[in-house]
Amino acid sequence: MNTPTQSIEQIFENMWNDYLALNPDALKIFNLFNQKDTVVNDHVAFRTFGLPGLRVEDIASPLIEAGYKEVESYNFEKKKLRAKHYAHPSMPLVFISELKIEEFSDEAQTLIKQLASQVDLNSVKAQSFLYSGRPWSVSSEVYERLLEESEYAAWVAAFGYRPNHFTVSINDLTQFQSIQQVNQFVKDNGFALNVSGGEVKGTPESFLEQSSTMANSVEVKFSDISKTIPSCFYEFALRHPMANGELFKGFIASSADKIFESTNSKAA
Ligand code: OOG
Ligand code: NI
Repeated sequence: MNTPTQSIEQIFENMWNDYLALNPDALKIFNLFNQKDTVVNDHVAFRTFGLPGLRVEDIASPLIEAGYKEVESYNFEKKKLRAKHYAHPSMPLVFISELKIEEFSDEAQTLIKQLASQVDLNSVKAQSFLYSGRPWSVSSEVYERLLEESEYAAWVAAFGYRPNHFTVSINDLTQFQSIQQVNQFVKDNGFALNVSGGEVKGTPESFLEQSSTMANSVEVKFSDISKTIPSCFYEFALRHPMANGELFKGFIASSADKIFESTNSKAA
Protein backbone atom coordinates (compact mmCIF):
# COMPACT_ATOMS: atom_id res chain seq x y z
CA MET A 1 0.00 0.00 0.00
CA ASN A 2 1.38 3.39 -0.96
CA THR A 3 1.06 6.13 1.61
CA PRO A 4 -0.81 9.04 0.05
CA THR A 5 1.50 12.02 0.05
CA GLN A 6 -0.53 14.42 -2.08
CA SER A 7 -4.00 15.81 -1.51
CA ILE A 8 -6.58 14.90 -4.14
CA GLU A 9 -6.53 18.58 -5.23
CA GLN A 10 -2.77 18.31 -5.87
CA ILE A 11 -3.29 15.12 -7.89
CA PHE A 12 -5.82 16.96 -10.08
CA GLU A 13 -3.41 19.89 -10.47
CA ASN A 14 -0.69 17.50 -11.66
CA MET A 15 -3.12 15.75 -14.04
CA TRP A 16 -4.24 19.12 -15.43
CA ASN A 17 -0.65 20.24 -16.10
CA ASP A 18 0.22 16.95 -17.80
CA TYR A 19 -2.97 17.19 -19.88
CA LEU A 20 -2.30 20.80 -20.96
CA ALA A 21 1.17 19.84 -22.15
CA LEU A 22 -0.52 17.48 -24.63
CA ASN A 23 -3.55 19.65 -25.34
CA PRO A 24 -2.53 23.33 -25.45
CA ASP A 25 -5.89 24.09 -27.13
CA ALA A 26 -7.61 23.21 -23.84
CA LEU A 27 -5.76 26.02 -22.08
CA LYS A 28 -6.78 28.47 -24.82
CA ILE A 29 -10.44 27.42 -24.48
CA PHE A 30 -10.22 27.43 -20.68
CA ASN A 31 -8.85 31.00 -20.79
CA LEU A 32 -11.65 32.14 -23.13
CA PHE A 33 -14.30 30.88 -20.68
CA ASN A 34 -12.35 32.00 -17.63
CA GLN A 35 -12.41 35.66 -18.70
CA LYS A 36 -16.03 35.91 -17.52
CA ASP A 37 -16.49 32.79 -15.38
CA THR A 38 -14.61 30.50 -13.03
CA VAL A 39 -14.33 27.26 -14.99
CA VAL A 40 -15.38 24.17 -13.02
CA ASN A 41 -14.25 20.70 -14.13
CA ASP A 42 -17.12 18.17 -14.40
CA HIS A 43 -15.03 15.03 -14.95
CA VAL A 44 -11.87 13.48 -16.36
CA ALA A 45 -11.47 10.14 -18.15
CA PHE A 46 -8.75 7.49 -18.25
CA ARG A 47 -8.24 4.57 -20.63
CA THR A 48 -6.47 1.27 -20.07
CA PHE A 49 -5.98 -2.28 -21.27
CA GLY A 50 -8.11 -4.88 -19.45
CA LEU A 51 -5.18 -7.00 -18.28
CA PRO A 52 -4.26 -8.13 -14.74
CA GLY A 53 -2.83 -5.24 -12.73
CA LEU A 54 -3.94 -2.62 -15.28
CA ARG A 55 -7.72 -2.97 -15.10
CA VAL A 56 -10.16 -0.13 -14.36
CA GLU A 57 -10.13 -1.09 -10.67
CA ASP A 58 -6.31 -0.95 -10.55
CA ILE A 59 -6.21 2.50 -12.15
CA ALA A 60 -8.90 3.62 -9.68
CA SER A 61 -7.03 2.46 -6.61
CA PRO A 62 -5.27 5.77 -5.72
CA LEU A 63 -8.64 7.49 -6.22
CA ILE A 64 -10.39 5.06 -3.87
CA GLU A 65 -7.68 5.78 -1.29
CA ALA A 66 -8.44 9.47 -1.74
CA GLY A 67 -12.15 8.97 -0.98
CA TYR A 68 -13.67 8.11 -4.38
CA LYS A 69 -16.41 5.48 -4.56
CA GLU A 70 -17.39 3.28 -7.50
CA VAL A 71 -20.85 4.29 -8.77
CA GLU A 72 -21.83 2.61 -12.05
CA SER A 73 -20.62 0.22 -14.80
CA TYR A 74 -20.98 0.59 -18.57
CA ASN A 75 -20.46 -1.72 -21.55
CA PHE A 76 -19.56 -0.75 -25.12
CA GLU A 77 -20.07 -3.83 -27.22
CA LYS A 78 -18.98 -2.52 -30.60
CA LYS A 79 -15.91 -0.66 -29.37
CA LYS A 80 -15.03 -3.69 -27.16
CA LEU A 81 -14.78 -1.61 -23.99
CA ARG A 82 -16.11 -1.68 -20.49
CA ALA A 83 -16.06 1.22 -18.03
CA LYS A 84 -16.92 2.44 -14.54
CA HIS A 85 -17.41 5.85 -13.07
CA TYR A 86 -16.30 7.03 -9.66
CA ALA A 87 -17.50 9.91 -7.48
CA HIS A 88 -16.06 11.92 -4.59
CA PRO A 89 -18.00 14.28 -2.26
CA SER A 90 -16.10 17.39 -3.38
CA MET A 91 -14.11 16.50 -6.51
CA PRO A 92 -14.90 15.99 -10.23
CA LEU A 93 -16.26 12.64 -11.43
CA VAL A 94 -13.80 10.14 -12.92
CA PHE A 95 -14.67 7.83 -15.84
CA ILE A 96 -12.30 4.89 -16.45
CA SER A 97 -12.63 2.48 -19.35
CA GLU A 98 -10.68 -0.60 -20.42
CA LEU A 99 -10.24 -2.52 -23.67
CA LYS A 100 -11.64 -6.06 -23.67
CA ILE A 101 -8.36 -7.60 -24.81
CA GLU A 102 -9.83 -11.09 -25.17
CA GLU A 103 -12.07 -9.91 -28.05
CA PHE A 104 -9.15 -8.90 -30.28
CA SER A 105 -7.07 -10.84 -32.80
CA ASP A 106 -4.29 -13.05 -31.46
CA GLU A 107 -1.76 -10.68 -32.99
CA ALA A 108 -3.22 -7.58 -31.31
CA GLN A 109 -3.46 -9.46 -28.00
CA THR A 110 0.20 -10.45 -28.23
CA LEU A 111 1.26 -6.88 -29.02
CA ILE A 112 -0.79 -5.43 -26.15
CA LYS A 113 0.45 -8.04 -23.67
CA GLN A 114 4.01 -7.23 -24.71
CA LEU A 115 3.38 -3.56 -23.82
CA ALA A 116 1.71 -4.44 -20.52
CA SER A 117 4.59 -6.77 -19.58
CA GLN A 118 6.89 -3.72 -19.43
CA VAL A 119 4.88 -2.12 -16.60
CA ASP A 120 6.00 -2.38 -12.97
CA LEU A 121 2.55 -3.22 -11.60
CA ASN A 122 3.49 -1.84 -8.16
CA SER A 123 3.73 1.63 -9.71
CA VAL A 124 0.07 1.49 -10.83
CA LYS A 125 -1.23 2.07 -7.30
CA ALA A 126 0.86 5.23 -6.81
CA GLN A 127 -0.93 8.58 -7.04
CA SER A 128 1.58 9.73 -9.65
CA PHE A 129 0.55 6.91 -12.01
CA LEU A 130 -2.54 9.01 -12.85
CA TYR A 131 -0.34 11.50 -14.71
CA SER A 132 2.63 9.29 -15.60
CA GLY A 133 1.98 8.91 -19.34
CA ARG A 134 3.26 5.92 -21.30
CA PRO A 135 4.97 3.25 -19.18
CA TRP A 136 6.26 1.19 -22.10
CA SER A 137 8.39 1.49 -25.18
CA VAL A 138 6.35 1.14 -28.38
CA SER A 139 7.20 1.41 -32.08
CA SER A 140 5.19 3.33 -34.65
CA GLU A 141 4.64 0.00 -36.40
CA VAL A 142 2.87 -1.43 -33.36
CA TYR A 143 0.86 1.80 -33.06
CA GLU A 144 -0.23 1.51 -36.70
CA ARG A 145 -1.04 -2.18 -36.36
CA LEU A 146 -3.23 -1.55 -33.31
CA LEU A 147 -4.91 1.37 -35.10
CA GLU A 148 -6.22 -1.09 -37.69
CA GLU A 149 -8.21 -2.89 -34.98
CA SER A 150 -9.03 -0.14 -32.50
CA GLU A 151 -8.42 3.63 -32.34
CA TYR A 152 -8.70 3.26 -28.56
CA ALA A 153 -6.02 0.55 -28.37
CA ALA A 154 -3.64 2.70 -30.40
CA TRP A 155 -4.35 5.73 -28.20
CA VAL A 156 -3.54 3.82 -25.01
CA ALA A 157 -0.38 2.39 -26.60
CA ALA A 158 0.81 5.90 -27.55
CA PHE A 159 -0.25 7.94 -24.49
CA GLY A 160 -0.70 5.59 -21.54
CA TYR A 161 -1.91 6.87 -18.21
CA ARG A 162 -3.18 10.46 -18.05
CA PRO A 163 -6.61 12.06 -18.45
CA ASN A 164 -7.62 11.99 -22.11
CA HIS A 165 -9.98 14.89 -21.39
CA PHE A 166 -11.09 17.38 -18.82
CA THR A 167 -14.67 18.69 -19.02
CA VAL A 168 -16.04 22.21 -18.69
CA SER A 169 -19.18 22.22 -16.52
CA ILE A 170 -21.61 24.33 -18.54
CA ASN A 171 -23.86 24.54 -15.46
CA ASP A 172 -21.17 26.70 -13.84
CA LEU A 173 -20.84 29.13 -16.78
CA THR A 174 -22.99 32.25 -16.51
CA GLN A 175 -22.46 33.55 -20.07
CA PHE A 176 -24.30 30.78 -21.99
CA GLN A 177 -27.93 29.63 -21.96
CA SER A 178 -27.43 26.36 -23.86
CA ILE A 179 -24.83 23.83 -25.03
CA GLN A 180 -25.49 25.04 -28.60
CA GLN A 181 -24.25 28.51 -27.59
CA VAL A 182 -21.15 26.98 -26.01
CA ASN A 183 -20.46 24.99 -29.18
CA GLN A 184 -20.87 28.11 -31.34
CA PHE A 185 -18.44 30.02 -29.11
CA VAL A 186 -15.85 27.23 -29.35
CA LYS A 187 -16.22 27.01 -33.13
CA ASP A 188 -16.13 30.82 -33.55
CA ASN A 189 -12.77 30.73 -31.80
CA GLY A 190 -11.43 28.28 -34.35
CA PHE A 191 -11.70 24.86 -32.65
CA ALA A 192 -13.20 21.81 -34.38
CA LEU A 193 -15.93 19.83 -32.61
CA ASN A 194 -16.52 16.08 -32.67
CA VAL A 195 -19.57 15.68 -34.92
CA SER A 196 -20.00 11.91 -34.51
CA GLY A 197 -23.68 11.41 -33.64
CA GLY A 198 -24.17 15.18 -34.01
CA GLU A 199 -22.39 18.01 -32.20
CA VAL A 200 -24.58 17.53 -29.12
CA LYS A 201 -24.72 14.08 -27.56
CA GLY A 202 -27.73 13.42 -25.32
CA THR A 203 -30.85 15.48 -24.61
CA PRO A 204 -32.38 17.34 -21.66
CA GLU A 205 -34.70 14.30 -21.31
CA SER A 206 -31.69 12.03 -20.71
CA PHE A 207 -30.45 14.72 -18.22
CA LEU A 208 -27.01 15.11 -19.83
CA GLU A 209 -25.97 17.04 -22.93
CA GLN A 210 -22.33 16.77 -24.00
CA SER A 211 -20.03 17.97 -26.77
CA SER A 212 -16.27 17.85 -27.27
CA THR A 213 -13.45 19.16 -29.40
CA MET A 214 -11.57 16.84 -31.71
CA ALA A 215 -8.26 15.88 -30.08
CA ASN A 216 -5.24 18.09 -30.63
CA SER A 217 -2.53 16.56 -32.80
CA VAL A 218 0.92 16.24 -31.24
CA GLU A 219 4.22 14.76 -32.30
CA VAL A 220 4.84 11.56 -30.37
CA LYS A 221 8.24 9.90 -30.15
CA PHE A 222 7.95 6.18 -30.80
CA SER A 223 10.91 3.81 -30.41
CA ASP A 224 11.65 4.08 -34.15
CA ILE A 225 10.32 7.41 -35.46
CA SER A 226 8.16 10.37 -34.40
CA LYS A 227 4.62 10.73 -35.70
CA THR A 228 1.94 13.41 -35.38
CA ILE A 229 -1.19 11.80 -33.98
CA PRO A 230 -4.40 12.82 -32.10
CA SER A 231 -3.81 13.23 -28.34
CA CYS A 232 -6.32 14.76 -25.91
CA PHE A 233 -9.59 16.69 -26.26
CA TYR A 234 -11.79 19.03 -24.19
CA GLU A 235 -15.40 18.26 -23.32
CA PHE A 236 -18.40 20.43 -22.40
CA ALA A 237 -21.19 19.00 -20.25
CA LEU A 238 -24.59 20.39 -19.28
CA ARG A 239 -26.39 18.46 -16.54
CA HIS A 240 -30.16 18.70 -16.06
CA PRO A 241 -32.28 18.21 -12.93
CA MET A 242 -34.07 14.88 -12.53
CA ALA A 243 -37.63 14.46 -11.17
CA ASN A 244 -36.28 14.75 -7.60
CA GLY A 245 -34.76 18.15 -8.44
CA GLU A 246 -31.15 16.96 -8.21
CA LEU A 247 -28.77 17.27 -11.13
CA PHE A 248 -28.08 13.98 -12.93
CA LYS A 249 -24.60 12.84 -11.90
CA GLY A 250 -24.00 9.85 -14.17
CA PHE A 251 -22.96 9.14 -17.74
CA ILE A 252 -24.98 8.02 -20.78
CA ALA A 253 -23.48 5.02 -22.57
CA SER A 254 -24.85 5.94 -26.01
CA SER A 255 -23.31 9.42 -25.70
CA ALA A 256 -20.01 8.17 -24.27
CA ASP A 257 -19.82 5.82 -27.26
CA LYS A 258 -19.54 8.91 -29.50
CA ILE A 259 -17.29 10.91 -27.13
CA PHE A 260 -14.68 8.12 -27.43
CA GLU A 261 -14.36 9.09 -31.11
CA SER A 262 -12.92 12.50 -30.20
CA THR A 263 -9.46 10.91 -30.45
CA ASN A 264 -10.07 9.42 -33.91
CA SER A 265 -7.92 10.80 -36.69
CA LYS A 266 -9.97 13.44 -38.54
CA ALA A 267 -9.76 11.50 -41.78
CA ALA A 268 -11.67 8.58 -40.22
C1 OOG B 1 -14.24 8.54 -22.45
C2 OOG B 1 -15.54 8.71 -23.17
C3 OOG B 1 -16.72 8.81 -22.22
C4 OOG B 1 -18.16 10.75 -21.38
O1 OOG B 1 -18.20 11.87 -20.89
O2 OOG B 1 -19.19 10.16 -21.78
C5 OOG B 1 -16.84 10.10 -21.54
C6 OOG B 1 -13.04 8.45 -23.33
O3 OOG B 1 -13.03 9.00 -24.45
O4 OOG B 1 -12.08 7.82 -22.90
O5 OOG B 1 -15.91 10.71 -21.09
NI1 NI C 1 -16.28 12.71 -20.81
